[in-house]
Amino acid sequence: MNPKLSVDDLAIFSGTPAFAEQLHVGRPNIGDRAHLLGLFNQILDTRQLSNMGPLEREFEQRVAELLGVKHCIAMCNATVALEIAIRALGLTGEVIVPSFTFIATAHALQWQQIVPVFCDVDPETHCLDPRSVEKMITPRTTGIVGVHLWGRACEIDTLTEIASRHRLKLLFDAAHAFACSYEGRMIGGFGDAEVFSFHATKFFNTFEGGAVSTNDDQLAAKIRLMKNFGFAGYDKVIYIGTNGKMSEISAAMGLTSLESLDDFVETNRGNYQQYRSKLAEVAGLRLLTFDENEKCNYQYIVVEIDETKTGVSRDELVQVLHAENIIARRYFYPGCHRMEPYRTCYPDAGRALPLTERLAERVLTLPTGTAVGETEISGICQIIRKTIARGPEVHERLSAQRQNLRVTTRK
Ligand code: T4K
Repeated sequence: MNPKLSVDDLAIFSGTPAFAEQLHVGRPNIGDRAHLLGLFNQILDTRQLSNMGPLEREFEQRVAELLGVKHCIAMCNATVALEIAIRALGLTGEVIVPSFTFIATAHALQWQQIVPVFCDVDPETHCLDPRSVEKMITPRTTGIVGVHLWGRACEIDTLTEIASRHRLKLLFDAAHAFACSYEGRMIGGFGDAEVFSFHATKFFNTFEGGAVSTNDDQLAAKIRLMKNFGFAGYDKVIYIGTNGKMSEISAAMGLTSLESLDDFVETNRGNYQQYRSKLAEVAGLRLLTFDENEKCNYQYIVVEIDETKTGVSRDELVQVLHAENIIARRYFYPGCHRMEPYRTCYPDAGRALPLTERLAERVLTLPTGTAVGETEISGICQIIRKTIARGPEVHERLSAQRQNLRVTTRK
């Protein structure tokens, strides 16, 4: 990559894009291909393609061992896993949930006519603020769904205490937190249940996939039935259920990915450390850090931009990066409460969520994983540093571009 010596070298103005091919957040990590293809052949040979086949069962057992939990129930994705866990826990009425999360967390509730009551987050951790949670509990509240955002655990102890004092169910959306720990214990065994995502964009993927983990035998049994339409034997249905099963092909990917899990984490950790050293001391930019005393998967490189110090807004920086083929993402802008149907149903929710609103305007995530290396990260950081060093000038030129565009469109 040619260094960007001046603002003119930025592709958004007149320079050449830094990268010929796009760099993405969420490019899948792929384990041992030969092993994976071997398992595919095995699936084809046995003709067991789905419905709790041997690979799905082996995958569940391996994940349960890794997490130190009694039960892992593999699913077709985390959204359905959340829906099933919510139903199996008997949640109704209102459930407290952060708005600063992927839309699936809220949808899994609303889909079942449960009101997601959006709660503010702690600006340091980006996770549910337990003090705000407590204030939102009403007689209609039946549960709390905490999200371990970016793989960093919620304040689990405090949330557990609040849930037990108010007799509420506690579910964790651990979509980002596979292979992470909280106070030395693997995430997966907290609350009533936890839900993981193994989507292609996660550092550990099964193409599409997810899982519910729990230490509660009865709950696990119910979830197992619910993921298979509620069947409790041939011709016998005992609950309303759905189709949440993981296919054998996904389980094969999961088993292969498990073998490379440590390598994926190590690559992410190296990338994170490189970003950390290269973005240290950039005024107005805060890189979210991970607790080195805990197990982390380091799958998201998250930065916050304080426009009052950088002179350039988060959205302008994203525009600059996209022009260079660095596809930074504004996860989780604009917050669930500003998306439909919540925006229309709860138009005033934003007023109760000042910290969420602020974060949604400041956060962006950068490419990492096995698809990027030292050269790419160096280039990304150089562009970010250059843009912020000349923040006011970049801002002015982008404002002028927007103004010109407006005039041209009006003509
Ligand atoms: N709870 C939380 C907190 C979550 O973050 C999520 C999902 C869920 C629950 C629900 O989990 P699942 O039901 O999905 O298991 C992505 C993912 O689709 C979603 O799984 C994830 N969170 C969310 C944070 O990100 P998009 O809309 O950003 O995906 P997309 O298609 O823009 O992909 C991101 C980038 O990854 C692309 O720019 C290109 C690259 N990519 C993607 C795919 C799918 C590839 O290179 N190859 C691929 O196969 O939502």
